[in-house]
Amino acid sequence: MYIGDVSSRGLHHLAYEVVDNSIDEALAGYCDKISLTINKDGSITVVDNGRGIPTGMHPTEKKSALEVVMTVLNAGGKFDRNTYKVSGGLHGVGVSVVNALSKWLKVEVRREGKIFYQEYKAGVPTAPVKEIGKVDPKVTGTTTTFMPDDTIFSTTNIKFEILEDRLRELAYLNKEVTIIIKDERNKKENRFHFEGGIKEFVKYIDSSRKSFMKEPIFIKGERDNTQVEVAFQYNESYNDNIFTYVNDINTHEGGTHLVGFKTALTRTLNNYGSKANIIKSDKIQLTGDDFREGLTCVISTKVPEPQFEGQTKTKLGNSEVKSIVETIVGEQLQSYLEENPSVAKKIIEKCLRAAEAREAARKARELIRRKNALEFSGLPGKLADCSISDPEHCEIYLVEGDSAGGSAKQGRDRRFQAILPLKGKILNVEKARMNKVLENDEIKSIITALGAGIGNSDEFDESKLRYGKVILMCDADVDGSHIRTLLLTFFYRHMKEIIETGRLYIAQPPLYKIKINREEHYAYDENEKDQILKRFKINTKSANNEPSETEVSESGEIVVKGKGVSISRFKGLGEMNPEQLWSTTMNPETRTILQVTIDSAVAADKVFETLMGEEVEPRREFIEKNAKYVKNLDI
Ligand code: 0RA
Repeated sequence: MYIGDVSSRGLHHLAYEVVDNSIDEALAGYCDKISLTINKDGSITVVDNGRGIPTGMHPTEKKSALEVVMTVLNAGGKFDRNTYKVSGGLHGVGVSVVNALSKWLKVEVRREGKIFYQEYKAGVPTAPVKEIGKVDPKVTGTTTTFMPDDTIFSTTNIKFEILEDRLRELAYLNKEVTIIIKDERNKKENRFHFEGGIKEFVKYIDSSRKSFMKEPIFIKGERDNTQVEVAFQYNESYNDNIFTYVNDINTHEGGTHLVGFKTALTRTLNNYGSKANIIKSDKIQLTGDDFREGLTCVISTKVPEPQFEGQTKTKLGNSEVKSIVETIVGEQLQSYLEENPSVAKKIIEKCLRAAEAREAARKARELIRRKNALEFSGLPGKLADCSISDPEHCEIYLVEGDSAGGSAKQGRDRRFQAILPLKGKILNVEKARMNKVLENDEIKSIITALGAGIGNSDEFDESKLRYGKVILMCDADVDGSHIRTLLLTFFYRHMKEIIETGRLYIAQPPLYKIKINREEHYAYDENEKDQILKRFKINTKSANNEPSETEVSESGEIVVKGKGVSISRFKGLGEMNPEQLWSTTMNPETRTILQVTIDSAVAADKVFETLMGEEVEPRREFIEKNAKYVKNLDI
């Protein structure tokens, strides 16, 4: 289990660790119901109907096994449940870590007709395990309630939606389990049970995309204790969307299971297409990418001894898994194609269209390369580069508009800050094929400025990246939000590594300037503005919420009469002069920049597809559902 950090991410991982233990019990075949409740006081309760954590005397530790599991690091593994338990630095450090990071934790076990109980403070038992009652021997299970320690975590605000995404994912991956999530703070509740498993998962991922296939293709097999399940379908989009799991952990960085799948897909479709005379060898050579255009796929493997590698330890390393997945997918996909020739034909024709577009894209890319070779520095003309060359100490601001770009160029610290002004709106890559993406001038200059290429695997080379941080700086208005979303879509679809390695940030320019007796104060949100006004005992509102002692000047400033106070709302970055921009937004000593992270790969895909994709109806629904949260809307 990866707790990893003390931010919101680590906080939510506490809950995952507890749930994972119950999922392990479900994988062993003894548990089919798990519920998670966020309690009113912010603590979390997880209940399962498994066998219950053993409570007998531990042979070497001379204490109840329950106490050992709850207090000794990695003790879980000593009571082998013979499941595909995850191991090795990522998941599976055990619930004792959750215990140590909690102000208090209470565990109740129902086993052999008895109820056992123990309580801990900061991971230390307050008393030995106690029998506190009787229960019908058929009723078994474990209940854990814990309060994350607010002196350890920078935030203890548990978000329903974050846990909900993970629990939904777990329910798709483990179709025998019913998972319930409740939020007692606001009475939210959801229940997940998916008979169709990952086949249903693929449909859920693609619910706002069109597919010409009625049902995803489903493949399942087992060899040498490694279980493989794959479900996939093709949609009308140009992206591939493959989610891979090992023992229910999302392996963002892929690995041998993914390689095995890709190899089998390319070879099987190629062979079938040639045999059926749909692919004519003299025409165009299809590549792996062509067979994955518009593909949505879930690969779920259960591996007994997984080796996790890669920067974020989310890449499967076990070499034997490649050939296991490759064989199982190859055999079953071939049968599917032979039994469903009309679907097979549609799939291969789609891949042929992708190949033709790729050929056009290759030419476009070549053009960028050639042009770069011709230009003196190879860098975009409007880039103001920094003077230090060590990428880890450098950052680049992608700035909305030439005028803000100008201020940023003047205001920056030119030793380590580079500025690339962007004109207008970049292309919406969600609706465009690669060749169109590469024809877009703004995107071209981003790619050349960053210097590492484009693409999510083979063609992106992180070691060539020219900056350690990429910071998006857009206006705090509707257009700015749109541009930021377009940029995020671009990075998510075509340079995901920049996000996954924690290099992408969003600048936070202030919303208000408050002048009090010639002194300037900046507020980054409504709340901060009110705080500042309160500090200086300035009242801008009367009882009925109308400005009372204030008037609004022609330029939109709120002037508080007779106090030398004015409040102005920054509409755009361009309204700030270089010094203001530096001191409020760019100075590393004082600025706030938000790191872009991906909590749930599936949820991230959904947001981009809904907001930026072809289908209008899901977008309308999203807007209707979320309009009530809009705080600042400039019209
Ligand atoms: C070790 C052995 C057995 C069950 C468990 C652990 C277990 C752990 C957790 C954690 C949350 N819920 C759990 N449910 C079960 C099996 C012991 C036996 O043979 O009965």
